[in-house]
Amino acid sequence: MVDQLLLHIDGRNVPAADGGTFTVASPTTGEVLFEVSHATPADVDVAVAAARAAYLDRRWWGIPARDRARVLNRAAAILADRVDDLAREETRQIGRTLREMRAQLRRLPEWLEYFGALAATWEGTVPDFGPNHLNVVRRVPLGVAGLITPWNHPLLITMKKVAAALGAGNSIVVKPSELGPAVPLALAGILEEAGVPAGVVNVVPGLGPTTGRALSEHRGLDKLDITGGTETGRVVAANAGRNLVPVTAELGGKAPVIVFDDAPVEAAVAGALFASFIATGQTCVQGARLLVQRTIHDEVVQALVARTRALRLGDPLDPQTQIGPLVSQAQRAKVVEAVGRAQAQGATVLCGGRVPEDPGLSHGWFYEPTVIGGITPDHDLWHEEVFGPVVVVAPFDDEGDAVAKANDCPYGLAASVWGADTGRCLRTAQALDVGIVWVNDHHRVDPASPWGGTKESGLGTENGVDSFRGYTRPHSIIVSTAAQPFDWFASTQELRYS
Ligand code: TXE
Repeated sequence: MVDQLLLHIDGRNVPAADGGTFTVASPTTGEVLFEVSHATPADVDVAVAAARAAYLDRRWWGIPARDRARVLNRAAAILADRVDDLAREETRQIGRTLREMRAQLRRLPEWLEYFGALAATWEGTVPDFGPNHLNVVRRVPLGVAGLITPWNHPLLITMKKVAAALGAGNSIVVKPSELGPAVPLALAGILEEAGVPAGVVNVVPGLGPTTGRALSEHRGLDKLDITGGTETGRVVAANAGRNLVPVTAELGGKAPVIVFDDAPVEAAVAGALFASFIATGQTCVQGARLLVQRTIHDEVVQALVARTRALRLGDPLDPQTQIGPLVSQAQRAKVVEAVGRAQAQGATVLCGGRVPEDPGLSHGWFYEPTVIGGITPDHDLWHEEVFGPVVVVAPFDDEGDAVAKANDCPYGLAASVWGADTGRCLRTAQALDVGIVWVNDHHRVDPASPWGGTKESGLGTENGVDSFRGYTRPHSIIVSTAAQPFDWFASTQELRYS
């Protein structure tokens, strides 16, 4: 049966103003799962107005911060109770394996707890203003934040933004991905059940060029926070910029995985396999470029190819499955095209590189996990984000060569460095022009740890204290404590101006 999903505005589930809908189909079977109301620009106006009203009457940010924290903690507990059902829903919608979605969603209550704790303990400052004044600087919420989120981690990425925005006291309008709106919509219900007042959290599902565009162009926002592709990020940031709305953007990546010659090969290969193929390669920090020191290059590549060939593709709801389908026909077509172009430019497919022939997989958007060699910085695939189960491998000679090759990329989101010599690993980590570097690990995330990139990977950061601060602005109150009255025009005497 096809479930119906509505917009969530001002505490109510409502259809789109014009009754329009779009459908979400299973990437595994092609079956239609949901018919979703498609928010029009008029619906976006209503949602932004509801969020603005909630901000203006202070129904959320006016309550004591410790009470806000209590509500977020209650939401964390409700979410923890429902995680298994929500994980199943995520798997049905986007095709990531149930094992991955359970592992991911079980951690999400931590984001509500962390930002609740920041809310309860956040303090303003009292800068020195000289002898005659006391300056109190409060940090107040920005107002209304528009959040545009993608399909690859529908709830995780929504949660990162929602928890920070709400912890800081903002009202929000969320535009979830058209490929995965169900669980972000369920989050709105959980937050209100926990006690977030109606109007504070609004969700407007819809397509990017219609609903997403209307939200990014809206003059009623005080911040726009997007995770998506780099080209989308440019468009959205330009739209928001015209209204002087500040933007946080977490965009594409092409993370290098650097393996030095003293790394234990088995551990490094297990790490590279995880980095490359978790989420069927559809993550912004995917280890998409494996750089291996020349002396151990062939050994590492052979071991990686053997383990890649052994990965089990299949129904993502089956606990035995390791690799699910890609999210959509368009995403698979992008992968097929990029691999074909790499071959035409002279690269060699070492394994995979095909749509699987198994008739049991023919209804889904499956693609074999793929390792590509014979690639140099002249190939498109060196620089281009594919967002699929494709990793390119290349040798390097020494530390300097590894850093130069890793940094030769338009993106700067993440990287990992593998080796036994801690000094060398840390020197390398510090020389990489990226936002996040793991040493002897990959793709670890924590609500307290900043997450964001340099160059074409975006602007600003999610998670941690910086993200919370980014959802606030200073409000400065300067009080005169002078013993003598101040009367500028009473005399011509030299007076201090401040
Ligand atoms: O994402 P989009 P798509 C990359 C990845 C992928 C490519 C395209 O390389 O292949 O982007 O994926 C909304 N105005 N990443 O097309 O379009 C859209 O509705 C306003 C990296 O699926 O960037 C969705 O809610 N909004 C990434 C969100 O933007 C617009 C995650 C992201 O969708 C819009 C996803 C517009 N004109 C894709 N167009 C990561 N960094 O994790 C789209 N949107």
